Amino acid sequence: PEGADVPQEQKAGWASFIKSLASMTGDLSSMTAPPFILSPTSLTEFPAYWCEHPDAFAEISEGKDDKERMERVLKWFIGTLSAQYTTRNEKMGSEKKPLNPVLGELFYGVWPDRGYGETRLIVEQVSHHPPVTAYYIENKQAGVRLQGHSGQKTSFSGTAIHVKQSGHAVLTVQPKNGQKEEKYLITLPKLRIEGIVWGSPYIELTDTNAIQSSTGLTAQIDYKGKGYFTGKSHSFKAVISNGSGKAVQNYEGVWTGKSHIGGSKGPLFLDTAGHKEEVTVKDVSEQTEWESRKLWVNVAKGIRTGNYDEAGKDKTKIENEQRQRRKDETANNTAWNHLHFTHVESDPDYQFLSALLHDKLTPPHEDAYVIKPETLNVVGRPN
Ligand code: CLR
Repeated sequence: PEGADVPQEQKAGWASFIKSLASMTGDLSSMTAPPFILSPTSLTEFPAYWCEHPDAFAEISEGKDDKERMERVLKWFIGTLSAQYTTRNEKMGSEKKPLNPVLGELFYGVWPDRGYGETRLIVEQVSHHPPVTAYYIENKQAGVRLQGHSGQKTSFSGTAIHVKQSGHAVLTVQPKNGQKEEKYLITLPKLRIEGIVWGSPYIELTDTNAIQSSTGLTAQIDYKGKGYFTGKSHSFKAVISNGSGKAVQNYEGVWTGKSHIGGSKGPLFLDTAGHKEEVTVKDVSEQTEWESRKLWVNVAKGIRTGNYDEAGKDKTKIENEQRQRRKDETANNTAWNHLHFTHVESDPDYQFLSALLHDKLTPPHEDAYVIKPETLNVVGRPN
């Protein structure tokens, strides 16, 4: 029945939240939701999901030719999906509403060297309204780096929340065999958040996304839920095609488990059920004021311990402080400066790579946030 998974005393709150979804204008992040659905984690932490298989990320550059490297990119990409889209269900029982980052919020992490080099993560919230998160992930030794930004447009259909992801990522690979540097444009799939009426939301991926390589190879991934390709949820089919659009290899399976090369009975491509390595983050006591876990420490504690008044108070304090900053900036005619990224109106990589795609992307231009190389070793914003 409706609201079955909602705590008794929050049923009314959940019902009015669902009602308010109907009039939502595309940005769900700032909407008030009942406590049981709140997550103590900020969206600035989410880019870490790109690298919970740091070995698969590093091994891309060891592919012997462009085809093998594209296959490794696809393997790494499919391998990130269960972390990106099912972690909250696994850890907290359902999808939750993440903390809405403040402008300038930072998140740093590292995956230690386990024989393939150290991987570093730098995240900065580069816009609050609408929310945009920029990230940079690099394994120098392996010669792979990922730069991207992410935003969301949300709408409600009555039973599901539809999320269109904005932004893109560009993966740069320096092949170990000395071949020319390659770039891969990664577009992002659409999400449908189901299970809303019961109060136990979960994500299903829909539609399609693409990975376009500078070598001309393209990977297209199609997503379907239960009852389409297989009887299973979280199904996908992928195809790698060459520059003239001819399919060179097919893959199919589920992104939460096994997938196979060729068809469902072909050799194993990937089993994502294996181990994931979470990002290593400094203890809160060693973080600076703008680092996510330090910034939200009291709000997160309130949410974790069920002390929602405490959480609410601290959240209001943070939001008021932000409002004051924006007012001061307007009054002083100054602008907020990003610490780690430079905004470019048109990303040359996007423009070049999206033009190689057979199914042309609209628009043909997109902005980007480019890492400032000189800040790679800076940790924290000077106060
Ligand atoms: C952010 C970018 C990551 C992948 C990802 C996973 C989950 C998404 C999140 C993105 C954006 C915000 C999101 C979230 C799931 C729920 C949440 C859409 C795309 C919305 C804002 C909250 C919905 C509230 C219900 C749970 C009630 O790489």
